[in-house]
Amino acid sequence: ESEGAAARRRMARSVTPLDAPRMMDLPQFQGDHKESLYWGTYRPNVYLGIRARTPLSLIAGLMWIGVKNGQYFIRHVCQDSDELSKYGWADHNGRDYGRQELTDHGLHLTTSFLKEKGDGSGYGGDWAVRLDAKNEGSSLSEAQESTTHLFFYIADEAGKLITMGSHEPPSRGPVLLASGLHEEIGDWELYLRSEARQSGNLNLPDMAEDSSNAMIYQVSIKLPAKIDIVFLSGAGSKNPMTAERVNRLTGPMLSTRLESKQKDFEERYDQIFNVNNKIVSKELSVGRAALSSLLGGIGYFYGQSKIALPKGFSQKNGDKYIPYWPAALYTAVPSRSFFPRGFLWDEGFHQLVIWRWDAHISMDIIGHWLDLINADGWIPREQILGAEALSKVPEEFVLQYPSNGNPPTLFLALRDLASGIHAHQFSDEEAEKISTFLKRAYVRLNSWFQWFNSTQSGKYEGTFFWHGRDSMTTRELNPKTLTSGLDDYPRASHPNDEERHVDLRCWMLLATNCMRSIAGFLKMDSSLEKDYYKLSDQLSDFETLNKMHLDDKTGAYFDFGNHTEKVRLRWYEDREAMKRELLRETLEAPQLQLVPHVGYVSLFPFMMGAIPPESWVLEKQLDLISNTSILWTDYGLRSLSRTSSMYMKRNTEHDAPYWRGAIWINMNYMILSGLHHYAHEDGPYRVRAGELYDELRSNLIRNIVGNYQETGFFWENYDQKNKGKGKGARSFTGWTSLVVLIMAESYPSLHR
Ligand code: 6A9
Repeated sequence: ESEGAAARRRMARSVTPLDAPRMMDLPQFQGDHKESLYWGTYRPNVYLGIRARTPLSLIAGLMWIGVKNGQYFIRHVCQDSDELSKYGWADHNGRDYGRQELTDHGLHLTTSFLKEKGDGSGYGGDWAVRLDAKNEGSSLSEAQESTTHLFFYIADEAGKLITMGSHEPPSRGPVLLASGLHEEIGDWELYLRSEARQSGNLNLPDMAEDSSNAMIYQVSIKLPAKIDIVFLSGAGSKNPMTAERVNRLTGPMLSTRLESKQKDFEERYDQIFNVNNKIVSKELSVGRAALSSLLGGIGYFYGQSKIALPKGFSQKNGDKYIPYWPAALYTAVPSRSFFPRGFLWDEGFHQLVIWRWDAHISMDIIGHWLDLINADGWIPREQILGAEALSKVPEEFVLQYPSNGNPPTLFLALRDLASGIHAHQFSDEEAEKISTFLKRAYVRLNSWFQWFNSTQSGKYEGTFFWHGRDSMTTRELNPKTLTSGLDDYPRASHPNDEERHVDLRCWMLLATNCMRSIAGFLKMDSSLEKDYYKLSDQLSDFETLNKMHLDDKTGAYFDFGNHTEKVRLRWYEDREAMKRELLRETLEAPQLQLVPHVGYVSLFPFMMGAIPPESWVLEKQLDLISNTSILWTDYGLRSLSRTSSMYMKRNTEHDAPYWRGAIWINMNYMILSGLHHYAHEDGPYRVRAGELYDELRSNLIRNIVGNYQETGFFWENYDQKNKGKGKGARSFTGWTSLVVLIMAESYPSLHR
């Protein structure tokens, strides 16, 4: 076989699904389960967007005209440049109810969503949207005098015709806006009911009749106004139940149902997170908003990832990628405005929250991810599926590389699910489904694990490093490690294959232990299971860990690699080309050594509970954590020590420091889990761990809540100086929502 032929075979393999039964074919994901999750607010990228979990769905959404400084703007896709002072779900149960608050300059909008399967409904049931528009503030302003324009649209991705309803302006009763036929749900109808007669003013766009698969309805209102929109499936105006169903989902009856859903939601929140005696009441609603934003940010995507071809290869048409197989992804997103799509390692953190709320949703999400494994055991890190997702991504970020990993954080949630069964935390019915799920997942998880174990291994057995760092770059102060999730966190200055990364070693430990406990719990006894037992013992060995990664002096865990501290970025002048370039200079030859940067990576063994409670190393780790010149701030722990040579350093001219100082909530949650663990283990450092735990926990809560109340948003990370101010993506409703678990003091068990 020629080299070229071998490369082509590998490429074809990288876009071939793993040959194993699909997770989503499990009976537990069919029938009622599937139908109950058919409709939802699954278009998190728009302010209000509804679709079904099916590749070619009807899609509905809201737009409006916003007024800023006398200028008019159309609002639709979540965009920070719209400068809404607030938007996000205050309540959302991930299934059939949500309430979102939006403030757009003078306009305050509440959008509520409710779904139910009524008498006579078709597949997936009916849903209602209530739009409650008010003037923000009490004074009678111009905005209140003038007219506000809302637009509600519905479109069919399958391209089926949509028939317009009445042209009449709405009277008191409901008006039929549109109707159509969809393969999965049968006849459908969309109605509008406006409460105050004088406020309704319906204008239909001037479209050629009977020729469109998309319709937009304009409603011009005077504030305050309330508008209800109802979607009926399996409908038909001649159906005697129709009037009754519309009535139930609009007006006073809708108000009653929304109130009772809100009450149920709050009760369930209290029951699951049991926070009442743990936090003050103003924090309670922020916790609910964090959970709701995460659940309301769950989307459904369908499409094909673009997989990069090796250097020098291209398709006949010139494309530098091949498409993955067409696939669906049901996933929570890190941020509705910035990153409204799936990210592999973010998802593991999302699921820590979500499984506690609804284990069925969580398994459905994890199942979708596991079905994206290819024949090599690889899962693409960033999922850009479909045109809507693609529209948000700059070209250079689109391609996925089949040699790139990302932390296998799904194991965090899987470990909880497995040990939850053990601890009889679930109902019998749930426990049974989780077992079936884990049983089927085992093959896929094994292949995922083997992908890491074979492609990311280091020189010595039991060592690992994130492969694919750029060893040739002259532009980066420290070559990035996007694969690790910690992007620009400093690693060895000169990447080579002598490297070993302590964070990856710890992720492998987590994965191994998780595989071991699933195997044990499924009572498996093959040679594969024995391998996991062996590997888990090997990776848990404290001596080996220390030999590979411990710095005796500081008690910090470090990466190992070809490294020098003496690098800098310097401007180079090139007269001929008349350009200046910022290039890296190495002022001292690198050598193999521990990479002396204290930060999140130094604490990974601590996060995983891999340090024996009586070890002196534990004391040192507590020192690093609590030292204000190193990691401790009043707002949470810094990603990188203030004393590091890379602290707050730009990586290139255009790359501001990212994981080089700022406070990130996923890692703080993990460290808090470690503190909580050691606060409950017998040993000389128990009390100290407990004190630090209490302090760190209250710092995090205070700062996240304070920022939320001040700005209306959860943030991507928080400034370690500058009063802990939110930074990066605004409206980051991904792992920052772990604040829910921090409030509830819900952590994984770190016992093996
Ligand atoms: C850039 C720009 C409109 C970076 O939360 C998602 C990821 C994390 O997985 C990762 O650990 N974020 C963290 O370091 C955001 C990544 C966004 C990459 C795409 C496109 C679009 O701007």
